[in-house]
Amino acid sequence: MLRVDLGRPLDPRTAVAGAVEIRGLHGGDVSGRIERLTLDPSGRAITVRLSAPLPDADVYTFRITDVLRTTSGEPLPGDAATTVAALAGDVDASGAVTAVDILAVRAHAGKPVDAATRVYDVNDSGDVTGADMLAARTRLGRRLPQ
Ligand SMILES: [Ca+2]
Ligand SMILES: [Ca+2]
Repeated sequence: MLRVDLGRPLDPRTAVAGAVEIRGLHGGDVSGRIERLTLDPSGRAITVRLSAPLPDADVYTFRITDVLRTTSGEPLPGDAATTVAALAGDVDASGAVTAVDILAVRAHAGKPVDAATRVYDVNDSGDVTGADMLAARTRLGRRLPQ
């Protein structure tokens, strides 16, 4: 799930398939994984809900297309795109899974998971345990495409 605040009032009738495209640097167009687009109550942010996680070890560009319009019927001005990297186990966001990531997970094992430490919960279980260290270890050497 990705929430994008676009900072202007959006027409909910245009938050439909085709309003957002997702393209992986390595894997190409994965827009078919978009399950649903919704506007939040402010009407200025769109939430992109996926039917399945994006394939790991890729860099994705989320692009807002001209299908999405403001309440005055205009497409969004400027470069309405954002880039997101997906690399499970890369807790320090270095672009590769290394021993440093495993040590960082170990340093957070058993500590409460909050917004700041959520990244160390590699298997998204709600806590940081040896299973997260193992999840990072099995991904050692994986890296984002350049
Ligand atoms: Ca790393
Ligand atoms: Ca966990």
